[in-house]
Amino acid sequence: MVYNFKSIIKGFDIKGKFVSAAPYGSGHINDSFLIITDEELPNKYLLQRINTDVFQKPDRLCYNNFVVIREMQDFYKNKPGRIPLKLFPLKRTKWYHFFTDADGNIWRLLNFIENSEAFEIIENTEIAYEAAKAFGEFQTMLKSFNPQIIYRTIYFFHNINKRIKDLKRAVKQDKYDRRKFAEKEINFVINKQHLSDEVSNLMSTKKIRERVTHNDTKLNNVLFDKDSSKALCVIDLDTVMPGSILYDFGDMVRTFTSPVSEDETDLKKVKVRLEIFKALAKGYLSELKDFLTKTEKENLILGAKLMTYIIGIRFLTDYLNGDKYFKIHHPNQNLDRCRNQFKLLSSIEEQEAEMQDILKKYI
Ligand code: ADP
Ligand code: GN1
Ligand code: MG
Repeated sequence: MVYNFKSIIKGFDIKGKFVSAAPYGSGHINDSFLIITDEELPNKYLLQRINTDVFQKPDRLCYNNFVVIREMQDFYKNKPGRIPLKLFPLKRTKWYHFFTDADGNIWRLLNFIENSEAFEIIENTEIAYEAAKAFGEFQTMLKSFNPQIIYRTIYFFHNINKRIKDLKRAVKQDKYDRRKFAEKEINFVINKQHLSDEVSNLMSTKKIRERVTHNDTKLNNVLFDKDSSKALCVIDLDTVMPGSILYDFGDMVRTFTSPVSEDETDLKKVKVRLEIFKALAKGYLSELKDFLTKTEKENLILGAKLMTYIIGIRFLTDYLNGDKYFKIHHPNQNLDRCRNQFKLLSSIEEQEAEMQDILKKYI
């Protein structure tokens, strides 16, 4: 895709003029570009093309981004070492932040957080502790958000029943004739449906409180300082909306504990590392121990199983649907990712007792 970056950048209320653009980062959803302008420092920005297939109501997303980032700017003032995101307004209307180009693409411009990196794999316990603490602290910030004042940017995002229904539809339609390659994985989903009953029971009886949560607490959604390896900022705020602590804790376990990424195809390597889990639990609960309810604390591992199950189902569904949702770089990547996640789910189940024991120390 060729974009007219010069005219896009002109739409935003910044001093500099466009110099260059280069693709940046490895998110699965939006298209991100590092922009350089001719200003005095800082002359870098992160420009993102919003994926409007995923976020179908951009005005609502814009509102959510605005209120969450405004809160973050206040909140990080008292957190030494943290750098908040900044969202630049449009030149034309200073109160709106999403720019629509001539082809109908929707863009936002953020401050580029310098000297930062996002990890795909956790290499040591310090990083696990830091990232989990940053997400825990972010949750503390979200305490003040009433679920009524924030939009649901994606409906039924972590709703397991909806995800299973979507999978069943994809299996039935089998538009790309791929079902025959995924029978084992489809059966795996069916055999684990008890997980969905357990969670649905907790959620529908309101035993687990709905809170505003991040909902995409994957490791590469925290930026780290390249030199000090300290967390700088929680990013990717598009799914901040009503959700559950179980989802956020679960997605951290899913993306922190395996020694290999979700793209690894050598499944022997996929497993939960307990020492990383311990550091994660310590970091997250050092922030939230007194805030979480007893039921939330008792169900954190269920959250880990749920999120790993859900994302495996989502990768499988996308594979059957012809890879329309998640970015892929080679054929079968979504099926490979699904296999990887189901292996991780089995590893969580095998080590559940040890994980529960570790949690007891921190809750
Ligand atoms: P996606 O929804 O596609 O995952 P993200 O907002 O997570 O998009 O951004 C993709 C990647 O871009 C991140 O993983 C990170 O590496 C990088 N990134 C995002 N925001 C910034 C920023 N403000 N400064 C520097 N790097 C960033
Ligand atoms: C997507 O945008 P990114 O890459 O941080 C996805 C998450 C998945 C994740 C799997 C809005 O996250 O839900 O868990 O990929 N985000 C959305 O890697 O669907
Ligand atoms: Mg991301």
